[in-house]
Amino acid sequence: MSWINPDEIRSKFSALMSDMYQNEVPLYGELVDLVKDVNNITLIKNSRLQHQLEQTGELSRLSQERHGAIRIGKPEELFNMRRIFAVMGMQPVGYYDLVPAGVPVHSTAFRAVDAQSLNVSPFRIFTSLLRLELIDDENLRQLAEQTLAKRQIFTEQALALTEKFEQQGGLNAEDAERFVTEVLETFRWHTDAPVTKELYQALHDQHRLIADVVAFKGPHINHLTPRTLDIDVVQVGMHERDIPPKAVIEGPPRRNCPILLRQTSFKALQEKVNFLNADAQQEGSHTARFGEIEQRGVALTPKGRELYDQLLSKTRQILGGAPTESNAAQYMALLAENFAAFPDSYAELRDQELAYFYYYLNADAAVTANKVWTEQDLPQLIQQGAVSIEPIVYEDFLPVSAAGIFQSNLGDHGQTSYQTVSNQDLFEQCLGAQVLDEIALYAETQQHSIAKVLAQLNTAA
Ligand code: OOG
Ligand code: NI
Repeated sequence: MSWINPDEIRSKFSALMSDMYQNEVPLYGELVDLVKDVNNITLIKNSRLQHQLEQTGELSRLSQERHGAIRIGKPEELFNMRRIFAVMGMQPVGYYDLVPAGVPVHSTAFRAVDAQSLNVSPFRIFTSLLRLELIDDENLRQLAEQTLAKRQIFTEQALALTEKFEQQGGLNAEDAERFVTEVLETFRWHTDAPVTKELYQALHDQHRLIADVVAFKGPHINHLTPRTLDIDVVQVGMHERDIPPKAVIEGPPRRNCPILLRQTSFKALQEKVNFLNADAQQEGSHTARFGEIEQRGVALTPKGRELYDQLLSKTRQILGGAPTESNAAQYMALLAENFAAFPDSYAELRDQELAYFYYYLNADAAVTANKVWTEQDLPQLIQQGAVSIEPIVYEDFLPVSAAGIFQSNLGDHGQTSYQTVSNQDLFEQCLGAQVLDEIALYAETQQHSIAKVLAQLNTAA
């Protein structure tokens, strides 16, 4: 029996999801067009970047680079999500606590983990679990729980095929085909809400995000995100094409050597909703769905990440909090000023062990025989031009940025402060598994490529 490769299932699923979302949110389709135009021009202007993307295998996946996000309501939903994503070769990576930023969720990102699978399809889903225990109104919390208890967000077929995958160890072509169309149903937008307008309003008044989860039949995909090679140009282009961007670009400032992740989005759209009513349906609206773009840079080591966090929080301290529409320009200027302290060449980032890299033995490298090459020789080999490096792209998310993306489509009243500590154990209990440590994954990838180069050198010698 031959099973379909999970990478292929994921690739198919992400293409379907993209089509569905462009249909549901036409403005997202326009954003995708803009990103394509900007990427083409950037590659023509920057042959170094073109070479880098060819070398690391990312060029072919550039236009399909996407992530999406969902918010789910109960532990059992998270548990089944994990099983379903596993069929597509996606594992939960990282734990993100958004509560300190005033958003009552904790999250993980489901994604492929090895470089080759990521090159086939980089699609990931940022998945947040609502923390109902943070609703302080006892009565409302119970109503929310009862509403969620009644819903089933997966089709019977989707669950049955997932079970089949678990039992057989794979799906055949026909089952895989059915699997992706069944799973897509879970992420669809529903105009008919299973709650009254009053309950929606009460949930909304607690936190818009609570209404977004509890008042709907399922976890509609709330945004998709293509990858851009020049986020600042896209941000300007959004203004020109009447795609209203959020005020600031989240993450680090513009640099020669991009680090981590920069993100911006267009503001969520107001959409029509039919609420339950005693005799008929009652019309209303909800604002949740938007489009986002991301520009990714090199993954940082724990030392690099510490420096990043420190410079970011220093910037926000000087500003007096998270940036808003009114101080956006000041924030971006302050950010650039403070990040001048972050080395901005790949050589320095490598030498100071701030970031992770792939190592390549150059084809024309002239190496000395009669020597056993070790990791200690790498700086010298790089200097001689025998070995070169390319950045390992950061594949994960940033909690402060994620909170900024959440807030920008929740409106300025989305800010609430909670007295709760982060709870990875609880999250993992609901998930039914432990999340993978993203730092370990990057370190492993780097180590793997170093080992390969050393092996090549030592057999050549
Ligand atoms: C998720 C927001 C986080 C990102 O790219 O950081 C996110 C959400 O709004 O549900 O997608
Ligand atoms: Ni996002």
